[in-house]
Amino acid sequence: MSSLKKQALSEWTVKDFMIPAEKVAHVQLGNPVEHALLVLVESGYSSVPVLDRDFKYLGTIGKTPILKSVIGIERFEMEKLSDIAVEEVMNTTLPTLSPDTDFVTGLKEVIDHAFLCVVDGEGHFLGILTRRAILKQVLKSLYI
Ligand code: 2BA
Repeated sequence: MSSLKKQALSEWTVKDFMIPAEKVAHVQLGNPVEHALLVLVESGYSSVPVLDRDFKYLGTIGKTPILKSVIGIERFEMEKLSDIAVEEVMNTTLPTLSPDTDFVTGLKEVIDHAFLCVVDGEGHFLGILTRRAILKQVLKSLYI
């Protein structure tokens, strides 16, 4: 990639590509994983953010960890889904991004994660940066 193209990419920040919070499916803390699984299946996504009542980002929750939490000896014990809380299964280890994070940092982060949550200085959820949005921009930049 030419230095001109690299320069063009480095001028973008995460907020230029972010899917805004109001368009992102999410799960609220305090819900049972049964509800989270419903949100995941209905939205079609494999994993979505977990937020508290004040819309602060807490982690993400995915189909696979939920199903793992109800694996019994010979079957899925689906009746347990209503007894397990979202906080018992959610992933709290993912990095977050600021809206002003530069494009290249965002690009590096989506190598390992399908999406990352974007938060403000107080931890309020602003949206997500997806691998798709980043790849679309990289492709566009190749043809500048
Ligand atoms: P996945 O759910 O594993 O989806 C992988 C890719 O499959 C998505 O990549 C997208 O290209 C496609 N896809 C899956 N479900 C879709 C749907 N209902 N509508 C349209 N396309 C769909 P990305 O777009 O890069 O998204 C990466 C990850 O970000 C997704 O992984 C999902 O975990 C999360 N995500 C994306 N958009 C979301 C939204 N509006 N609400 C909540 N989570 C979202």
